[in-house]
Amino acid sequence: MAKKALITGILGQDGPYLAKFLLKKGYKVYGMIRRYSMPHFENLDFLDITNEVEYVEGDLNDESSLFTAIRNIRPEEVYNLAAQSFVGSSWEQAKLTTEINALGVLYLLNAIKFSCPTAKFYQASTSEMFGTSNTNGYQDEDTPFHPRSPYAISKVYGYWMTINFRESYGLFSCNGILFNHESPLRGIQFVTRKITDGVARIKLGMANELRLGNLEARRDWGFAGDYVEAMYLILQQDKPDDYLVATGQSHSVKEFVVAAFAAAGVDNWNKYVKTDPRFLRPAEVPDLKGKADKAHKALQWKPKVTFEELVKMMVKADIKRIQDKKS
Ligand code: NAP
Ligand code: F7E
Repeated sequence: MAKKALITGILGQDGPYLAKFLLKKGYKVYGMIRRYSMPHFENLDFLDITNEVEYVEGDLNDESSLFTAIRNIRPEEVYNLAAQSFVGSSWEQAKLTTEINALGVLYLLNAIKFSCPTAKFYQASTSEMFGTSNTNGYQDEDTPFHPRSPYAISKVYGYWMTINFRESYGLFSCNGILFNHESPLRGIQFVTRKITDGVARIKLGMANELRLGNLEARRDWGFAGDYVEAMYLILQQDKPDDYLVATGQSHSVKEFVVAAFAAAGVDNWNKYVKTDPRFLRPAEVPDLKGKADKAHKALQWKPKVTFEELVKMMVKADIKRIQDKKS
């Protein structure tokens, strides 16, 4: 019998990559979706797996929908990827962000505890939890948290609740502390996709400027397709534990901009990029760079796609997407 995996957040960026990876491994994949007036399956379509996933209705804010889903499916593995994941919006929508990202984790863990306690649980934790904190310039599993946004604070709750269910009830519940990971499926609000989409429009003569916030912020950017493999490996270990997943290199937003313009073959990026205070944050996280030694050793995981390859992949996909729409 095929193993069953339930993925929340199946329509986002990571959900489709993880679903594709698990389908290839022979899993039966269930994807939780909220009720939409206009359903959107573009990211699953992009990877050509829309018809291979079985959909279940559910919302992290609706406890009973989670209990029903877990009881009916009885999955071997649950990947909780659903979240209000945009840091920038978390100040304006702090309560909603907290309800989904913090209480949602509690509801899901309770559903597993009561209805299917053998299910292994993966929680999508984040480098944002470190905020301004570092250990000799890097973050690792022992670096203390200093969250700088309502998003990051909500994720700290989810992180500790995941550990608490492991310690209190013996659940196989684990955190992946993932640093920024990107792809052609990244939401358009996030800076990398905003840049590659903007550069593609400039290249094709459809725009003449790109407005951004803090160009000096630095992030450890990897490829989402590589990172979902780490999620899977975390749940295949003998014992539940928490792992940091990162490339170990950081680049500034400006460096991403320069690489994206170069990938599109457009000169003079300075001419097009304008800084705009609307995109600055009330509290910034200036620099994140992860040390993933534990994941390298225990999971035998390493990222494959380099920063330059990632930028090129995203620019190419955005140029194609726009050209396909026009034709
Ligand atoms: P994403 O593209 O924003 O996808 C999040 C998904 O969650 C969306 O499909 C969204 O559904 C769904 N969702 C939101 N609220 C929900 C609710 N109340 N009930 C059910 N589903 C809900 O995020 P991602 O980049 O794939 O990231 C996946 C997870 O990893 C998130 O938890 C994120 O916080 C975390 N994370 C991401 C990164 C990164 O760099 N990408 C790094 C570390 C951690 P709709 O389609 O309806 O909006
Ligand atoms: O910002 C700066 C911005 O929104 C990156 C989420 O997946 O990764 C993501 O969170 C940096 C920040 O991602 C613009 O100030 C400059 O310093 O792409 P972002 P994020 O905030 O790092 C973590 C790991 C997650 O867990 C989150 O879910 O870029 N920046 N100018 C800008 N950012 C945006 N969005 N737009 C700008 O115009």
